[in-house]
Order: sequence, then structure tokens, then C-alpha cells
Amino acid sequence: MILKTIGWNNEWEKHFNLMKDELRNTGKEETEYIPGRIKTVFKDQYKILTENGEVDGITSGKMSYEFLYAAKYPTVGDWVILEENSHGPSRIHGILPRKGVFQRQEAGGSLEAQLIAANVDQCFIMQTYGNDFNLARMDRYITLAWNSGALPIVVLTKADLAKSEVIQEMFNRVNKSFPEIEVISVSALTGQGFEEFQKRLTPGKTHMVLGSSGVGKSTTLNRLLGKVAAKTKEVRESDQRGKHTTTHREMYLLDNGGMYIDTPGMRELALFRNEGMEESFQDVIKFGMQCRFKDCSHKDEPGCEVQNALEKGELSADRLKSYQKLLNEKKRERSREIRLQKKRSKEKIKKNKVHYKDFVRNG
Ligand SMILES: Nc1nc2c(ncn2[C@@H]2O[C@H](COP(=O)(O)OP(=O)(O)OP(=O)(O)O)[C@@H](O)[C@H]2O)c(=O)[nH]1
Ligand SMILES: [Mg+2]
Ligand SMILES: [Zn+2]
Repeated sequence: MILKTIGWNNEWEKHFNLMKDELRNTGKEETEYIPGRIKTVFKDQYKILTENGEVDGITSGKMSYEFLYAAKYPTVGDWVILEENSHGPSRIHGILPRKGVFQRQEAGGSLEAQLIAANVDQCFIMQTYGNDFNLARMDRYITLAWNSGALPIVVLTKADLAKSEVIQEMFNRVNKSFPEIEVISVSALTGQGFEEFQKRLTPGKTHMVLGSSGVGKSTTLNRLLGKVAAKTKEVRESDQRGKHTTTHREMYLLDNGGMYIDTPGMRELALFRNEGMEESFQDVIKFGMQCRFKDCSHKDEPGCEVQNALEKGELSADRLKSYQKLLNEKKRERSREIRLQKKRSKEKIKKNKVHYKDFVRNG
């Protein structure tokens, strides 16, 4: 496999070489490392595309030990540094710095971010006519795409089933709500609109589809590939809802050299909450960095530059108050996260049935 067709370029090469040198400096100088791109993830097993074809992978012991958070683990679309193993799964030693990452809050109210994919260039947001058409949801998907650095494009599907007036009406509503977003209409059944659609699929770039179950994300992929690569299933007669046919995310190589990440229809889409909030308090953070004490709470410590700025009128009291509110919120969230982690590791321990002494040490 030629790495360039799956998105490899000089920039990745640079990061790869840096990481390789670092790994060699910390121990085994002899080890051969190669780059690979994550195609799909099953629990802690990975399918990885490399110059030698597709290989199985697992994370290195060091990585599994150090990383508590899901966000630190490889996800679909990640470039990783691998130690190849011809006798079993290859070992992943690190993730090359991501260009961007799609993440959402885990379903069920937990606070951990769930990674959807990394290094996506373009995101097709699919909706179909009828009940599935929903501008508020579209808005959330568009935000998710922008936040990850990918370009969102709206794709209205199943054009063969809707009257042209209905499609026109949907077009107009999307254009009015999101004038900066491109919209196309396709039918994966008849191929209508596919010429237009294919123009947006760029060789070497990574495209991802998002949308409710049953809108035709996998059918579209199959049509592009000209074969059944992903399973599809008819929607429910009564309300046109899909049956959650696709159950995992997977990256497919298109004939033109572009990548297509097929995803399962999402039941719940909560954006990860604190995204970007740090940036909104650059002013406070800038003053805070000049405080005498590293752990200054900016209340009554001597040499506090935040208080100083407040006195000089360079910072408003309201700004500081909302910043402190945010910090408190973060602290609460952090302790919730820690509790969650503890609970998780306990569950893991139970599953593995370790000895009592290990339980005490970890618990
Ligand atoms: N008439 C028509 N049916 C379509 C079209 N695209 C998909 N379908 C049908 O819609 C149903 C659902 O399609 P899928 O491709 O499985 O939907 P999906 O978005 O992948 O759904 P999940 O994997 O559950 O998230 C299947 O029965 C498809 O044949 C289309 O353009 N026209
Ligand atoms: Mg599917
Ligand atoms: Zn301070």
C-alpha cells in the first residue's frame, strides 16, 4: 500500500521522524518503527493500514499504563508509530500529533469525551426528507465538524423518494440557516447527484459521514465502491427510522484514493462541553501567568497580578468572576471524572478477578 494514497505527507513524515528519534533515545536503538493509520478499533484491538498492507495492532504496555483517558488512545483516522511484529499484533508506541479530532460526550451522561475520529478533512452531514430533516441537529453536527477542523458539507439523501419540490424546500431552508455551507442532494439507489458528490471526494483526503441511522451512510459507501463493503438494512416502515445497522466506525479506501469513514447513526449528540472555553479567558490567564505563586488563586495572595490588573482597571471584576466560576465548574468536573475512573478500574478489576492484594493497591 502506498501511504500517500491514505493521506501521508511531509508533515506526517516530520512528526514521525521526531517521534522515532525520541523512542530510540529512550531505549531500544535497534527497533524498526513504521507509520500506520488506524482503520478501525474493536475494544483494545486495532486494524492498521501500513506500507506493508493491513496489520493488527495493540497499544504498548507503556501507553496502556499511562493513559487513563479514552482521548489518549488511538482512534479511527489516527496516524501511529508502530513496531511491526510478524508473529502477532504489532505494537503501537504513540500517536502522531492530531490535526483535529471529532469528539462528543459519551452517551449516558458520563463526562468523558468519546472520540469519533481524528484527522478528518471533510465531513458529510447526511439527513433525509421527512422526520429526519432537522435544522437544530444539523447545526450541532456542523459545529462538531468546525471544532474538529473539518469542512462540513450537508448531503440530503434518498432524493429518489422525495418530490423535487420537497427537496427544493429543504435546500432553501438549509441555505437560509447556514449560508456558508454547501448542500448537495443524492440518491444512492439511482445514482442521482453522485457526479456532484464525487467532485467533493479528494484523493489523499479523509472524508467522514455523520447522520441518523437509516439515512443511507453505508449505502452511499457501497455505491462509491461499486460493491457491498458495509452492511445495510431497510428502515422501519412505520416511522422510517433505521435499525442501527452499522455498529462501528471504519475507514475505507475509495477508488480515487480518498478515504471514507463510515459511522453508526448516533442516538445522542452532545458536544463536549468545555470545548474552547479556555480560549475565551486568555486575558485572565495571561495576567495569572505573571503571579508570584504558581498555585495562586487570585484572591488575596501577595504578588497576584490578576488582583493588580483588577485594581488598575485592566481587568473587570465580572470577567474575573466568570473565570472563577468556570474554574470551579472544571474542578467539579475533574473530581467527577476521577470518581468515574476509579469506578471503572474497579469494574475492570472485578472482571479480571485479580488477587485481593492487587485490589487494595489499585482501589
Ligand atoms: N430509496 C432509497 N433508499 C435508500 C437510499 N439510500 C439508502 N437507502 C435505504 O435505506 C436503508 C438504510 O440504509 P443504510 O445505508 O443502512 O443506512 P445507514 O445510514 O448506514 O444506517 P446505520 O448504519 O444504521 O447508521 C436501506 O434499506 C437502504 O437501501 C436511497 O438513496 N434511496
Ligand atoms: Mg450504516
Ligand atoms: Zn494571582
